[in-house]
Parts: sequence; structure tokens; C-alpha cells
Amino acid sequence: MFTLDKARQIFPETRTADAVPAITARFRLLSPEDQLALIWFAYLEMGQTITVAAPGAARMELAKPTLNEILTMSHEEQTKVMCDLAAKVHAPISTRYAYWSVNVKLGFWYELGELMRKGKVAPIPSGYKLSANASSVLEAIKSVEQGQQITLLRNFVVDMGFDPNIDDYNVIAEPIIAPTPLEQRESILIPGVLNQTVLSYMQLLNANDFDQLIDLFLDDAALQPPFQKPIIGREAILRFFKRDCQNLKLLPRGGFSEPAEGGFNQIKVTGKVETPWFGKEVGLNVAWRFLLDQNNKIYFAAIDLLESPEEVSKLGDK
Ligand code: ECH
Repeated sequence: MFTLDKARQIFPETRTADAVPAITARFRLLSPEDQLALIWFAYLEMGQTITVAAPGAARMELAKPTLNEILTMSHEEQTKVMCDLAAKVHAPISTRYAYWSVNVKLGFWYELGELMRKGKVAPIPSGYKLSANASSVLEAIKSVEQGQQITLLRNFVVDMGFDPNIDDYNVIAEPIIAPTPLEQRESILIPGVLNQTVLSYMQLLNANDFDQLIDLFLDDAALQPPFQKPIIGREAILRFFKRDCQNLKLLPRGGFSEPAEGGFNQIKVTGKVETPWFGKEVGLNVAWRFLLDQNNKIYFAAIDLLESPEEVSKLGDK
């Protein structure tokens, strides 16, 4: 029988983007000032080739009172708020921040970035000199591909704030949009994969139809997002989908399937994912590793960020 630990090890040859956790670990050792300045420089650099989509009104509604509060502060106080966030200090805004969903956090920083640019919020002092360690982390970020760069930035933003023990039920997220009408859904074809559950998974996620999507999972299923621990149980997975997975675009390229023990099936698919933040401009190279039971229900699904685009085309030749 499969346990979760064993399931996590299917398709062990999958090469994930190890640079992401490695760079994240080095980033965490930097001072809060260096962290903020480094993100600023990395963000400016990225902005030369890709544009972040301005967040929608619904998302900004949730961060707005805090942004307004920051706008009334002196530059010194503003800098303190930002440093407290980076240092995960126990302070009012840091604590509020910890309860925001990923997209609300990103929207908040997007807007702060705009306000910093306009001079309405304390900028990173011009001429700020990064420490030697911070410069070397910045160089490391510049050296990885775009999908990994935006993953790093996202992780940095998610990590901020004071969160002793977030209760998943109380996380504040933007409202859920209606699923795409049936007639507008694109059908999915994956060379090498005929399994209906996997095809439905891609189609339902693309359509934001999370209530149908969750029916593909067993009660004790687990879903493992890139560089994260598995989310366990249908209820928690559904909450994650509704909160963090709206408007993703999954573009599977190919895959293959193999029988596993106990009548289970393991299926690996590779392809690209587009996020609503960057649309077509950034395609993240990913693998999906599915483990399905005898009834074709998902027991385990992992999404991995791949080391390179070449990994997307490596299929079946283990
Ligand atoms: C400024 C300076 C001060 C400090 C800060 C600043 C602002 C930074 C800003 C950064 C914005 C970054 C953004 C990053 C967005 C990244 C999005 C990513 C999304 C990846 C999604 C994936 C989905 C995978 C999944 C699949 C499934 O099948 C199941 C679900 C799921 C500059 C002011 C901080 C503004 C916008 C990387 C891979 C495929 C697992 C979700």
C-alpha cells in the first residue's frame, strides 16, 4: 500500500529547480534592509523584460486600508513598516499581513512598489549599497531563468510578516470568481496520456471549477505545490484551490503513465504554467506527478518547478 511518504517519491528522476531553495536559504540570512533593497533591484531588473499585471480591484480592496495607513506615515515610519515585514517582527501591520493570501500579499507589494516609484512611499535610498553577500545573492537570482526568478520573488513575499501560527481558516483572500462556462472551456490533449482524471484535472483547474476538480481527489489525498509540504485532505486542498489557484493556465505538453503497486497508476506530465501576474510572458516549466487509485481517484499530486526547459521534453526515457 502507498503511504504519503512513499507517494511523494514517485518519478524520482524528476529534476527540480534546486536553485530556488538554495537561493532562498541565502536570502534569509541577509539583513532586512538588504533584503528589501535586493528585491527592489531584482524587481527593477525583471521589469526590463516582463511586466506584472496590475492586480484587480477586489484583491486591492483588502490591502487598501493598510496602504492608506502607510501613506499617512513619515518616510522613516514607512521604512520601519517594510523592515518589520522583512524581519518578521511582531508589529501590527506585520501581523495583519501574515493573514493575507499570497495574492493579496503580492498585490500589496505591487502597489507599494508603484508608490515608491512615485515618491509617495519611502524609496530604497538612491546609492544604497548592498552588502557583498546580498550582491552575490542578487547575481544568483539574475542567473536563473525567469520562471525561477518570479518563484523566488513570490517566496520572499510569502515569507514576510509575523506569523506564529496561522490558522488556515482565517486567511483573508479575494472573492472567488465564477467558473468558466462549459461552452468556453478549452479541451485538453496530452500526447501520451489518455487518463480521464488527469485530463479533467487540467481542464477543471483552467476553468476555475474547483468544486468539480476536488471530486477527482480521494478524501485523504495530498497535493504538493512546488517547494512546499503536501496539503493533506480534500477540505484543505479545496481551500487552497479557491484561495490561491484562480486564473492559472496549465499547458501540458506530454506525459506517460505506468502501473504502480496495488492496482494504482502513476502518471507524469510535463509542460508550462502561466500565472495571472505575468500571463503569456512567463511560462513556468513544471512537472505534475500523479498517483491514482484503482478507481482513478487522485491519492497524490505533486507540482514541481523543473530545473530547465529541457526537462519538459524528457519523457519516458528514465
Ligand atoms: C518591492 C521592493 C520592496 C520589497 C518588495 C517589492 C515588491 C515585489 C513584487 C513582487 C511580485 C512578484 C510576483 C510574483 C508572482 C509569481 C507567481 C508564481 C506562480 C506560480 C504558480 C504555479 C502554479 C502551480 C500549480 C499547479 C497545479 O496544478 C495545482 C496548483 C498549483 C519591489 C516594492 C517585496 C511586487 C507577482 C511563481 C507554479 C500547476 C500548485 C498552484
